[in-house]
Amino acid sequence: MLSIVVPTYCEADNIPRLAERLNDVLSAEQITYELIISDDNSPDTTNDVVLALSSKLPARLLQPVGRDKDLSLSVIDGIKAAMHDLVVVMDADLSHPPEMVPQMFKALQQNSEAFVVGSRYVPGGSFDRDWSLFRFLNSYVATLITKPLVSCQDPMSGFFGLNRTKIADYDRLNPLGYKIGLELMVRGKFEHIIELPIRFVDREIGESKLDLGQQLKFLRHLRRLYTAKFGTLGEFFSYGLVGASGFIVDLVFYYLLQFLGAPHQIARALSFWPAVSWNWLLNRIATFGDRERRPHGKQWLEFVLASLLGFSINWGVYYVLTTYVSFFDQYRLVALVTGVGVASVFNFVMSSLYVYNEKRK
Ligand SMILES: Nc1nc2c(ncn2[C@@H]2O[C@H](COP(=O)(O)OP(=O)(O)OP(=O)(O)O)[C@@H](O)[C@H]2O)c(=O)[nH]1
Ligand SMILES: [Mg+2]
Repeated sequence: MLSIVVPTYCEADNIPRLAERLNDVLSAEQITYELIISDDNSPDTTNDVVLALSSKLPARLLQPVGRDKDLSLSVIDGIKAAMHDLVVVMDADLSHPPEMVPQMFKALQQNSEAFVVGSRYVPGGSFDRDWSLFRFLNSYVATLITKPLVSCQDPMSGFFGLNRTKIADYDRLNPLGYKIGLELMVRGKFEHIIELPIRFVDREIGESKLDLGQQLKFLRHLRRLYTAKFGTLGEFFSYGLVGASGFIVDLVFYYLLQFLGAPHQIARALSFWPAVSWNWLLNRIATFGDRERRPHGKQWLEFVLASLLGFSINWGVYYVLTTYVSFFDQYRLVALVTGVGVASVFNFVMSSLYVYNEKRK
């Protein structure tokens, strides 16, 4: 027996098509199911549509009272409200082929310890979206930085199945943004992840939700998951990633300023500032995003001071090692990397205890 949870917002046109296709395949396989439309009080005709459907199919409408519209919470509400323990979650816009649901259900029946994902990126899977290079890179990088958290090729998929008893406490889930599948995968007690290839079909009408706000939310969500999984090491990892991105900002300005005619020493001195500001902001939003905020200006200044101190240590380690230890003089790159390593730890400790020292929310 299966519960299918479909989060919806203004999908009145898609719901009947989805429900009928689901009913066709599930009846053919003789799978008993219920369909839960977890709708965020859509201002369209969703209510009437689901009411009409419920007279002929096992479909029902679930709508929240007293909270803001939120895709992840709708999915959680749906899972909590389900009659059965085996649950498949999918989108309403027919991007996720209903014909795959029986296979996902069987995979769950056979492996109660598994999290099942309908995956675009395993052999046999595909998607037909005409993605821009930016969107592709974005998705690629996003997937890459989830690697230490989960072994899944398509961790952003919204098409997944689980035995809901594997999540100890639904109220302790803490998703930010709409990557609820990732949240469940990381926080649930699943022994493994089974990926079934799907052909992802683009919605016919609709807009992408991939704006900057969502991206930043995603970064903060990832940081939370890293901290949940690896403790402070998670923050350190995020700090390192921010640092690496800051290095790119540094380089871009270094070359840009020279291109605009600045002498290289001046370019070097100036490019530090956008880079350090970038690092400060991203750390404020992402790495330490769960901590209480404090005034920008003061915190920025503290971050700059900590970074300058960190840089002195970085340079000092390099200087001492190459001056007094012949090995390091021979292998200067090792001295450089050691300096960067020591300074990174120092910077991180300063940031964590001092610059962003407020309690986690
Ligand atoms: N309950 C609820 N459902 C939502 C919300 N936003 C989107 N959805 C539903 O979540 C599913 C996925 O949303 P989509 O808009 O298709 O997101 P997407 O697939 O990333 O983007 P598209 O390219 O537009 O298809 C759909 O069934 C939506 O109706 C929301 O705020 N609340
Ligand atoms: Mg969609």
